[in-house]
Parts: sequence; structure tokens; C-alpha cells
Amino acid sequence: MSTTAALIETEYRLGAHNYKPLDVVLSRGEGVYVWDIEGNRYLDCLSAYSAVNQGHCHPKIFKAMIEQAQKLTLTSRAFRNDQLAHFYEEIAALTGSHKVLPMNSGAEAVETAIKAVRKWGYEVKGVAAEKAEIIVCSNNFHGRTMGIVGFSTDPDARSGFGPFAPGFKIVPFGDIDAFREAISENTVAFLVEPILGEAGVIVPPVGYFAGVRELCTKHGITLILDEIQTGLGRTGKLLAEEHEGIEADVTLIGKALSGGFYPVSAVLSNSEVLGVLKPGQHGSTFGGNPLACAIARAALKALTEEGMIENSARMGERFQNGLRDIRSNIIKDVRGRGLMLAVELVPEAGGARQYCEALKARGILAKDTHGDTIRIAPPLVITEDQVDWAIEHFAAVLASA
Ligand code: IF1
Repeated sequence: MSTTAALIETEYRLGAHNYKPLDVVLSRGEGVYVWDIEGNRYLDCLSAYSAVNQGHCHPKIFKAMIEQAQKLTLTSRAFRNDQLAHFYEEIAALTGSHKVLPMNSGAEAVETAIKAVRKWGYEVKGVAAEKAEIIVCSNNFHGRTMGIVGFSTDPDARSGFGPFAPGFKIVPFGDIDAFREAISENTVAFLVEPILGEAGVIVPPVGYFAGVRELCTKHGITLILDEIQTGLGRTGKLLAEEHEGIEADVTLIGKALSGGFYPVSAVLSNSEVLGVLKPGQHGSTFGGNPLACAIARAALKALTEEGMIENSARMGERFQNGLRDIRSNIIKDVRGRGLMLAVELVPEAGGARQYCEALKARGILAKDTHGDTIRIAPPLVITEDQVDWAIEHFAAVLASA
């Protein structure tokens, strides 16, 4: 029996309980919509944590995937494939990067950057052996692997999983003085999200990143921006760094790099940082495989050629304004950039989860985070009418409280 209840029961019985999803079992998606196995349609306001920026089952990405899957899927990097060079060319042209290192998950891209930048610290910057320090921010989210959770400040992410690797210093996000004070001669990098995602869509104070860029340049520190969530159109620009008028030395992308078809991530950098890696020092069985490259090429093409980034800026503004216009005594704050949005509720509202449940009943899937915040991140192909429809339902759910 494949009823909703039966599938949920089986998941519970056989699966590790490391998630507590909304009880909706999805079986189909198209554009901004997904359908559950009972035939109910929902407006997806999560986009698989911004991996499905191009919309569910984008036909051109689908076509590229099928065509490539019929020819060649995996060679390993022991041999070459005919897609990798084209992927490099296209991503480099789009972002202005000089070097690319393809991986699979976002966490792998983060780990790769940490490895490369430490080696760069020793070989290029001249840091003493084993002394490299990387500065990160409190309330960061960079993934789930051991290296990464070791410098998380979220007890759920970290507690009970030690011992952890040394070499990280944690400073508050948005505090330029704290960053300046944390810098030492051993600092090789500052790893930071342009907008904190998991922490609840925290937009930095004006001028913070300009200050960060200046200090990094002055002290020879590699600025690593984790754009795995903010990148590829989510905030209304190709990369969120454009809002700050700066350029990172290393940029991490993932998620929407495949439009949600396949795990594809990449480290983008100048030649100096990725240049330190020599044959045998890093790799991945699946990283850079022809199927991933063909999908990523189509995903980037859809994003840029179909006006999705501009639409993200326009619809994001409309959505944010609509949310701000909702008259409700339980809304504490509305914030975000482009279509990376959040509504924070007052503590008396009793937590965001119940409002997400109410939205689900009205045909909208959104995700609560950190108790009181509803995160809103629809696919970038959302239309004006769909935004206005969503606002009506957000208003009904939040005003009725
Ligand atoms: C989960 C949040 C989003 C990320 C940034 C790296 C990664 C992520 C900035 C790792 C991943 C995810 C993973 C997902 C929940 C999620 C998330 F709620 F935690 F904050 F997107 F909003 N850097 N983010 O946001 O990428 O290895 O997962 O490919 O369930 O853990 P990954």
C-alpha cells in the first residue's frame, strides 16, 4: 500500500530520524509547482533549499540530461571527457573565474576550498607549518561533514560529533571590528555566506563586505564566499557578492548549478589558490563527470538565457513588498534579497512550524527555520500572479493569528 500514511510509516520505521519533514509526499513537479501522491498541488516556496531555482523538471535541463545519459555518464577523472572543458569555459566566462574545481555536494566544495586555501597559506603566503587559521562566522551553515560541523555554532549540528579539527576562529557575522581583531599572521582565509541562510536569512549591514574585502586584501587573506545558497540568481543577481560591489577570491557554488537534477558543485577561484593543488592531492569519483557537466551547462544556460535572474530581482521585490504590507501583530520582521526571503514571527506566535502547516493546507510549501522564522524561496520562474496569489495566503494565515 502506497498511501501517504503508509509511506510515512515506512520511512519512520526504516530511515534514520535526522529530519522531521512536513507530512506531504511529493511525486511530481513542474515549474513552481509540486504535486503530492493524492493529487494536491502546491506552490513550492523552498525550491529544495534553492537547488531548483530554474523550476522543477526544467525541460531543457531534462533534455540535456537524457541526451548525455544516453551517451556517457561517468569516466572518472583518470580519463578525460568531452563535457568538462566546455563546462569550465562557460562557468569561467559567466563568473570571471580563472580556475574551476568541480565536486558534487556543497559540503564537498567547502571542504575542497578549506584544503586548497590551507595549502596556499603554506606555499604562497608563507604561514608556518600546521599553523593556518581560517576565520568563520557564528551562526554559519556550510554543510554537514566533520570538518564543517567542527566550526558550526549550532548545538544540533555539532554536539556529540567531536573531536573536531583545529584551525578555525569564529567571529560574529556583520561585525567588522571583530573580524579585524581576529586576524593574525596565520590567517589564510575568511569563509562566509553573503547572506546567512540557515540562521534565518540574515542580510549583512551596509558596508560590511566592502570592509571585509579591504581587510582581506590588506592582510593577504583569501576571501571565500559560500554562494551555494545565495548564488545563481537566488538574490536577484548571478552572485550575491554583486550586491556588495566586491569580488571574492574563492566562490563556492552548488545546489542550482544543476537545477536540482543532480548534485553538482564547484570551487571557483583565481589561479593562485586552486593552482596549489597537484595531481593526487584532491579528487572525487563523480566530480566533473560528463553527465554532471552537461546538466550544469544546461542549468546555467536556462538561468541566464531565460531571464531568471532579472525575474528573481523583480518578483523578489514584489514578494517582499507584499509581505511587508501584511497587517499582523505576529510579524516581527520581513527581510531578504531577491527571492531569498524570510518572515520572522514574534515569540508569542508560538513557532513558525504551525504557520507552515497552515500554508500547506492552502497549497503553499514553505519551511520554518530556527523556531520563529518562515523561509520563502520559490523557483526563480515565479510570475506576478503567482506572487500575488501567495501573498494573499500568507496574509490569511498570518493575519488570522
Ligand atoms: C540539509 C539550511 C538551506 C548551504 C550553504 C553549503 C551547504 C548548504 C550556504 C551544503 C546547504 C542546506 C542543506 C540542507 C538544509 C540546507 C539549508 F537550512 F541548512 F540552511 F539551504 F537553507 N553552504 N544547505 O546552505 O550543501 O552539502 O547540502 O549540498 O538538509 O542539510 P550540501
